[in-house]
Amino acid sequence: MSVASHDTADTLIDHVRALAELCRSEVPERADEYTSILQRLGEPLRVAIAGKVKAGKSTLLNALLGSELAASDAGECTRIVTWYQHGDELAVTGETSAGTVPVSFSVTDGRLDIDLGGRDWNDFTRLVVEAPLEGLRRTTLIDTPGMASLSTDIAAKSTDFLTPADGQNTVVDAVIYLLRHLHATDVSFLHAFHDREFASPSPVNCLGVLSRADEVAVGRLDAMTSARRIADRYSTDPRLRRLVQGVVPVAGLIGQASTTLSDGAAADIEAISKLDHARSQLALLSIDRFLSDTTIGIDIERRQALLGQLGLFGLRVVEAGYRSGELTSGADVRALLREESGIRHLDETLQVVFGGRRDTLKARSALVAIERLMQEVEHPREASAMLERIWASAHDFTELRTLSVLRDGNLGLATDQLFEAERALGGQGTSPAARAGLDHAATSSEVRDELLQIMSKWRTIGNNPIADRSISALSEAVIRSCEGAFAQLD
Ligand SMILES: Nc1nc2c(ncn2[C@@H]2O[C@H](COP(=O)(O)OP(=O)(O)O)[C@@H](O)[C@H]2O)c(=O)[nH]1
Ligand SMILES: [Mg+2]
Repeated sequence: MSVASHDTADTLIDHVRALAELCRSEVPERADEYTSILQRLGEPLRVAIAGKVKAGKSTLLNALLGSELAASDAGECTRIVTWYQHGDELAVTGETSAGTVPVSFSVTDGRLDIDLGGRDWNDFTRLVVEAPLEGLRRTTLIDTPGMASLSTDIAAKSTDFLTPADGQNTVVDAVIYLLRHLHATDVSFLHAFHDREFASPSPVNCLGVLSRADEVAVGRLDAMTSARRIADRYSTDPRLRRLVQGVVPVAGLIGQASTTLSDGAAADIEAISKLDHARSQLALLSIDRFLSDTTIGIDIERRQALLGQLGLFGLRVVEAGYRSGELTSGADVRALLREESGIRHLDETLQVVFGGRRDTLKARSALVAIERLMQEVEHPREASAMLERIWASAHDFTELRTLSVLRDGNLGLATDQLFEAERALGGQGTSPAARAGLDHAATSSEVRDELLQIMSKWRTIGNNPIADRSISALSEAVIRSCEGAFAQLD
């Protein structure tokens, strides 16, 4: 079997499947494990949402799904790892040491409430929520409890889950890691799962999110701009570059409100915008102020609900939008909130960094699992040779490996060369235009010209007789990626 140079990820999956099938028949004592590896190749990509307690994981998950499935804050269920996957109708099951059990639930005002029926949360290894949501067809999202610190109980549960002990199969293909500010524990947690076998640790399958971004500038109207600046700084921080693909600012709460805020709630804020400007500014000065202001004609429960749904930043953005005349309806408000929250940008980034490599990431998880089984039990030589061949000859993996190397250190390259190489290798998206560093509106001939220029530049870099081996390997990979993109254009 040979893996041709520009195989699509589709055929890569086929090669991995052929290998797993061979192993299943040749190593019958591990047939069950191979069956589950094969099954998983056909399933959606698994993406976990990780980060410390209260980082905003559950809220972000709801914002991504456009539905309030995950409970936020305390509550027993938030302590259990929960999988959200596609199903024809809403259903909840729990996994316990004694097997799978149905779990009862109710839906109130679009919010899912799970009832453990008196059982201890500790009895469950995970909950599975099935929902008929389009977004879940291609991706399974996994909410993790998070860790207050790396030593607490729940922390141990999350870390176990994300960094399975040796001998266990990798659980997820990719991770969205939420960090609020650069806390020592954030970085040490990231290191912890990069140190061990976790979906084969690599920055290429881990995206950072600067979460609760609206709180960055204490709710000021320019909060998201400040958050973007901070996220950009994190993205280029050498410590974080080594661990995540990039950092995107997101206000999950605002994103969640963009699907759940009612017309009535929007109308309440519209009423505030009709007040004298000085009056409304005073009411929205601080959370305390807003809650104690009895003169704006909105009762305290509604004020509390507004704050809970939007935070101070969201309230101010919507009030300013009504005041300027930009907003005239509840639908306008929800559209503005979606844009402001950064959720659309996160969606696009996920599509670029995970979506474009969905099959490669799945193939990779499967190969890591097969490799582990091969270390445990004797396999036919043919199987290990096949594994070697797939690892070595699929350029997709070379790209992932090379991107990791580049993110780990700059190999002494100038910054513009470093970024050019990363782009060509698909670090900013795997389309030919993204690889050429051009806008998606660029014409094929513009993309072709740019790719030719990049190739010629990297040929010169690679041919330099005093170039270090890692630089020659890099230039080879860059040229190969450009050739692949070139072929795709034809
Ligand atoms: N202002 C603001 N609050 C948020 C945001 N995301 C979550 N929160 C609040 O932070 C608290 C914890 O959120 P949750 O999603 O439960 O965090 P988790 O523990 O990481 O799952 C809740 O009170 C949320 O309402 C956000 O983007 N902005
Ligand atoms: Mg949570």
